[in-house]
Amino acid sequence: MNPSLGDLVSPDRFREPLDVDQVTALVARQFLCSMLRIRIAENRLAEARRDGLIGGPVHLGVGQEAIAVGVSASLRPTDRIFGAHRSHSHLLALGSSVHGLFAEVLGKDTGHSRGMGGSMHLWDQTKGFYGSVPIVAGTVALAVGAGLAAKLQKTGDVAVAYLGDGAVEEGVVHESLNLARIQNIPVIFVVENNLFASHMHISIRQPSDATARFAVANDIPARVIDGNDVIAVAESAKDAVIRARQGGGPSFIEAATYRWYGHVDWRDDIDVGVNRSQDDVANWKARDPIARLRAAMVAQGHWSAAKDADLEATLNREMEEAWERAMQDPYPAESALLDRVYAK
Ligand SMILES: Cc1ncc(C[n+]2csc(CCOP(=O)(O)OP(=O)(O)O)c2C)c(N)n1
Ligand SMILES: [Mg+2]
Repeated sequence: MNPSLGDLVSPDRFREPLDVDQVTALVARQFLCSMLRIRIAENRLAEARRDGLIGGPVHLGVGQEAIAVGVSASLRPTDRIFGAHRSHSHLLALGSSVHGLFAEVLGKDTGHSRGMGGSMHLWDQTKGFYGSVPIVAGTVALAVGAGLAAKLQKTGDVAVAYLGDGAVEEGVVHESLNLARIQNIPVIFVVENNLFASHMHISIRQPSDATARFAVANDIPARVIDGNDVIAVAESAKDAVIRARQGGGPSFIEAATYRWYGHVDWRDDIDVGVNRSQDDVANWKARDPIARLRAAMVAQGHWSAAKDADLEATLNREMEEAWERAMQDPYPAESALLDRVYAK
């Protein structure tokens, strides 16, 4: 396999409309709606954080929406999905409530973790989201364990571990890959390779920018794809999920992408670290996963500026309502502090 991401990380490539011929107009619309919903929600969080309304840090994945949306298209609520510190998209793409996310980030009792966790401890088991934690790579082995449980229970469910290119540098990921392969566990490793771990570019951390070489080393089928192409992501995820459900074991998807905001909160981070200039950010914005899908749908005659305006207005309304409600919601009672610390 090619040990480099090659053209996939060239910021002036992959700007053209997507090839949407293989999905129905309805599916394309669902993808667009889901990506836009995540983007508007995250931009709302960025603003609120900047305005001092949110107490804890928020790690935003604006620009990376196609990955979670493409992967989630093949998942069902009984699957077991794990994220990390940048997981708003992983949660929302499963259809989880925006209000639950906003309330959680605001520390309210109505939040997905009853206001005890904030942006980096999300959880919604009704949708299959088993949790996110700030410990980089901390959930990868949990996903492998959840996949093993599904295998033993013979449910046909799969586990998904979303992780970053930085997380792949943690030893537990390599142990997890090995165990998943040797036990033939139904787990899909989805690496969102956005080229950065905090402020460090991958070129000063790794001899190659492709993390899929670790899948190859563990004899796990891997695909390296454009993470800003929701159709390509959905297709790769579908193959991996079908394989896992049928007893074919683990798969690895490396999706090349880029985050528009800096590492944390609303800033650009063009003045810290290396290899992140204003030009890079602007060039990657021209590879916008939403704009590329939208352009393809318009070219097919299934979408228009008017429909777009309607959708944005509807989503904006949904966000404002969710935000206002979350702002009014109560904080958890002090007596509830230990309720979720120990198993009953
Ligand atoms: C075990 C551990 N080490 C370090 C950190 C600090 N930290 C938080 S996010 C991050 C970078 C992670 O990069 P990556 O996995 O590529 O995810 P991204 O932020 O790019 O989405 C680091 C080093 C941490 N939270 N946990
Ligand atoms: Mg990264």
